[in-house]
Order: sequence, then structure tokens, then C-alpha cells
Amino acid sequence: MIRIGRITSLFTVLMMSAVMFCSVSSLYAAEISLSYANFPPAKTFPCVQMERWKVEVEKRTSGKVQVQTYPGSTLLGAKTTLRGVMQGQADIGCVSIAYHPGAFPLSSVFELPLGYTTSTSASLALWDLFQKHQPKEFKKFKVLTMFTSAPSNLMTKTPIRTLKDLNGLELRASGILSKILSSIGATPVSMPMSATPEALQKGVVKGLFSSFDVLKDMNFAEICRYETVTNTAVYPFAIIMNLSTWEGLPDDVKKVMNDLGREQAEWTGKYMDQHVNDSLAWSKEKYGIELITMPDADMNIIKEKTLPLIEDWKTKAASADIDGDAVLAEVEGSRALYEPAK
Ligand code: DTR
Repeated sequence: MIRIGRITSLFTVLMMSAVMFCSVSSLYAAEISLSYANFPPAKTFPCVQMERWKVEVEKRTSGKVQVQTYPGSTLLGAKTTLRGVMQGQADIGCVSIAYHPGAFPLSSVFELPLGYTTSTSASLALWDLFQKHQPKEFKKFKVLTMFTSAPSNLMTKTPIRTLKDLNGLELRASGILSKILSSIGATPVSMPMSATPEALQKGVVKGLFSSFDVLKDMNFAEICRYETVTNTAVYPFAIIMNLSTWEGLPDDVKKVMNDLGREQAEWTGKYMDQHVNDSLAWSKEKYGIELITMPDADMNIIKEKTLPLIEDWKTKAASADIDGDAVLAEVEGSRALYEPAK
């Protein structure tokens, strides 16, 4: 008869060898370890897409690549990501184009009120534009994917029912979207999303101009109970990799990441568009937010007042040797191609 003691020791030996095998195989499998820095909190869509990209890369390289993610500015912040990735403090980083006015003359076209109504259509159009032009604004990086937020709306502590209610109101935005607010009479206070909770709490701003996902993901629905639908410009993002990190990757890994470029743009857009609806439903249920539609007459005034921003962008594009009219025509063509049928 086998004594219990022998069974226990056999079980212990088996368990220990299993643990050793797993740790060795995971060490052995992860020939390449990459750090991925992201500035907003883990629940927000830039970090949700990061985790999806991590899973897909690790799966498609059969564990050869291991990605360590750092959400919530734990490795690099909104304003330090560009330099941090260039200097190799992180292998990969998430950049919100609007936080770097003037640095991205081509990609910033997507901060304009171009009439995109979904993140999916805008993300695909942005990726196509980047792929076609390979703009020199990214020459120091490998761009792994690009995507946009959903269209921006007003989330405020007091109701904005007409343009008049906006007059002089301090609202958080960034990049060209700050200029949109100025052109319609508000007072923009430019800052990264990560700085917005404190600014709202302290009353530095009375609301923000962004997509509705943050009502849930940043819990802004608690303090901004009034949501005015303007459905205007989106915020473009780029996921960048340190160039020497990229050049040091084996060809099979590069292929996995290149194949993920467009796929990740579309996945993120679809996630975002669905999540905006979920966020609004959640916010209504939890905080009884009020959804307000701006009168058509006011929406027409917004359109009229923001047109000069397109001319302003074209002027800046020209100084970067970019044919603004041609780019705008491309972006318009992509809108017709990718926007959902009415
Ligand atoms: N508000 C824009 C874009 C944006 C929309 N949702 C999130 C979530 C986390 C960070 C940014 C955003 C911006 O500030 O970039």
C-alpha cells in the first residue's frame, strides 16, 4: 500500500517541477520585453486599446514578445511621452496630438471640425492619411497605430442650452479644440485629460469639451450633470515606438505589429463608439445626467464661426510644405468612404 506521505511528496515534486517549467518557459518564451507607457487612467479608452494590443502581440508572436503596460502616467505622462519614447525611457508611448500644438502639422487636421460622426470612421481615415503620407512629423519614431476619440461634446456643471450660455465659460480642451471653444465665445483652459479631474474639482474649469466616454471612465458625470451634444471635432492619437527598439526587432515580430496597425485603429474606433453609448447610459442611470441638444440655429453659427480654423490650419500646413487643400480633399473622401450610411 502506498503511504500518504509518499503521495504528498510525489505531489510536491510534481507541483514544483510544474512551477519551474512555467517560470523557465515564460522566461525563455519572452525573448523580447517591451514597456508601453500611457498617460490617462487604466479604464480610459487609450489604455483599453493598449491592453488589447498587448494580448494580440503576445499571442501572435507565441509569447516571444512580452509587453509590460504602464497606464495612468506611471512611466511617462501626457507631456513627457514624446521625449521619453525618443530617449528610450519607454519602448512604446501613447501621444494625444492635440497636446503638442504645432508639432504635428499633418495629423492635426483631424482636430478640425471635419464632420466625422464616429471614432471608427475618423480612426480609419487618420490611419489611411498617415500610411499614404508617412509625414516627417513622425520621422523619429515608428508609428504602430493611430486612432481618434469619438466626436467632442460639452460636459458642464451648469446647463448649456444655447450658445449664449457658453459666453466666457471656462472649459477644458486642448489643441485646435481649444480654438473651437474660443471661436464660439467660451474661455478654453488647455490641459491634458489627466489634469482635468483636479481642475474640475477646484473650479478652475466649469466643464470640458471632449467625447462622452469620460463621463464614465473619469467619472465626470458626477460633477458635470449637463451634456450638450455638439458632435464636433475628434482628438487624434498616435501610438509610437522608439526607433532603435523597432529596428532591433526580428522581421516576424515587425510583421505582426505592422499587420496590427490598421486592425488596431479599427478595433479602437469600434470600441470607442460603443463605449460612448454605454457611458451615456451608465451616466443617466447613476447620476441622472441631462442630455441637451443645441438648437439648429446655434449649430449653424458654430459651423460658421469655426470655418476660419480650417483656413488657419491650411496656412500652418503650407509652412510645413503640406498641400492643405489636397489633404482636406483626401480627408473628405475618406469621410464619404468610412462614415456610416445615414
Ligand atoms: N479629450 C481628449 C481625447 C480623449 C477622449 N477620451 C479620453 C480618455 C483619456 C484621454 C484622452 C481622451 C484628450 O484630452 O486627448
